[in-house]
Amino acid sequence: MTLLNIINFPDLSDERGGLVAIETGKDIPFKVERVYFIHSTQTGVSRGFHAHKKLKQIAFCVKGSCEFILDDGKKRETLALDNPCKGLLIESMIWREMRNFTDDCVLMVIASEHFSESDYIRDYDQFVSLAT
Ligand code: T46
Repeated sequence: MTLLNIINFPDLSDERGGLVAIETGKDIPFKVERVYFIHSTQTGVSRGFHAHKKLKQIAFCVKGSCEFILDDGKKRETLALDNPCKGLLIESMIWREMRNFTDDCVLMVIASEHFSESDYIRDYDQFVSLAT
């Protein structure tokens, strides 16, 4: 089973430009508690390198692109996120790394929980022993 669960959101673009709608209770398989975005990432920077015990998220590149690596402790899969209509669903207990951000990349994330540092697993070996 793939780790790369993509949710396709309606593309309401027309001749004036792009529009993507995201509706809670319809397109999102969890209650949304937080939204954040990552922008102006410096060239060559990689981010992530952690998993979450409970948090579920959907990541969108609303502009530009970046690459996600997802890892369940047994296998790693890579995806270029480069379409604002496509959301990458990241379940709990999945290690993630992000890299190859384009200069214009804006990565928006919809999250199932408020921020909690205690939900993070930042040590890969600890993650593998908990996940497998
Ligand atoms: C994830 C990937 C896709 C907060 O205080 N509130 C927040 O909502 C977030 C997201 C972060 N922070 C603090 C925690 C750290 O001190 O901001 C700092 C940077 O966060 P972090 O190093 O975790 O950022 P990334 O880019 O490595 O990971 C982020 C999310 O944290 C993470 O949940 O899945 O984006």
